[in-house]
Amino acid sequence: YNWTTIKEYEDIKFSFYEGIAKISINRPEKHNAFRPQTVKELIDAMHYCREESAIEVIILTGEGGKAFCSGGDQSVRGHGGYIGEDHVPRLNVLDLQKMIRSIPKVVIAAVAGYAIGGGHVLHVVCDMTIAAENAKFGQTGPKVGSFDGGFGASYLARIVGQKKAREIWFLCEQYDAQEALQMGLVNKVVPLEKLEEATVAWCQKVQQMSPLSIRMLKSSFNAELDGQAGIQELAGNATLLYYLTDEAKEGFNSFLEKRKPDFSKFPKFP
Ligand code: 1HA
Repeated sequence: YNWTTIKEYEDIKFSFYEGIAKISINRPEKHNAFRPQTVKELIDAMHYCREESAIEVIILTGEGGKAFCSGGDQSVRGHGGYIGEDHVPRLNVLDLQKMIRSIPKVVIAAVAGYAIGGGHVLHVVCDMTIAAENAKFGQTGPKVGSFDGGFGASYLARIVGQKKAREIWFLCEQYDAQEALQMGLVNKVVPLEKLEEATVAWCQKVQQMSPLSIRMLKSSFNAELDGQAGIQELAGNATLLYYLTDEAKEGFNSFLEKRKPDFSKFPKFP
């Protein structure tokens, strides 16, 4: 694939090919652990993906073939969070999780090697996951003095069930690609050398679909789980669709023309 660079960053790669954006964590020497700078760049790229209409689907992955992401960089962990050059402790990956969840485009995680700790949660919040045969999944929080009680707990439990989610967090074991497939944690397993090809193929399938339909579905899946924030997303899409109707246009046109609105001519469905 002829990936062209969208924007240069320090810790990630961000490239484009035929409507597909690929965001790739590029710290292979640390198994793609993220520091605050990494997350800041991921957030920036995700924001770009939201705004750019030429981007239809998004792949989240890691460089090097040995790790998707090993979570927060433990070497910069300090008092109250992960500490960057500004000396401020942050847990900014939580903002990234919310962005992945609410962006109205499908995000597919392509996992080769380790998806561990906060890196595991990143694939969990993606819409779908394709795993290479060498993938290893797991949480480490209770071992290293952390936990993710947000999407990392409750959404994980929605995916694999309460018993399995508790096992994953309480025992901190690693699961291979086949085990992950069995528990519904990933959608598909492919040989490592086929990972990109298989992921792009799924992107292209999604690209054939009605974008509004996909957008409504993503926010519908979220709405059931995300409480008022989930309903807000789904309702926002309903407003978007309503704004496309002549009925809604009569509302603001009548206001601008300083006359009473006439909604009588619009169809009333059973
Ligand atoms: O829980 C949260 C959060 C919760 C709420 C809100 C925000 C959160 C943000 C983050 C997190 C977390 O991510 S907590 C969990 C943090 N991650 C981990 O505990 C995983 C640590 N890594 C490992 O357990 C292992 O490296 C591994 C199972 C993934 C792979 O083991 P392996 O194959 O034996 O490789 P290893 O030699 O350990 O790693 C290769 C190099 O990468 C090592 O560096 P070197 O000794 O060669 O200099 C290793 O230190 C480095 N590395 C790997 N993972 C990390 C790391 N360095 C820093 N941070 C890492 N996470």
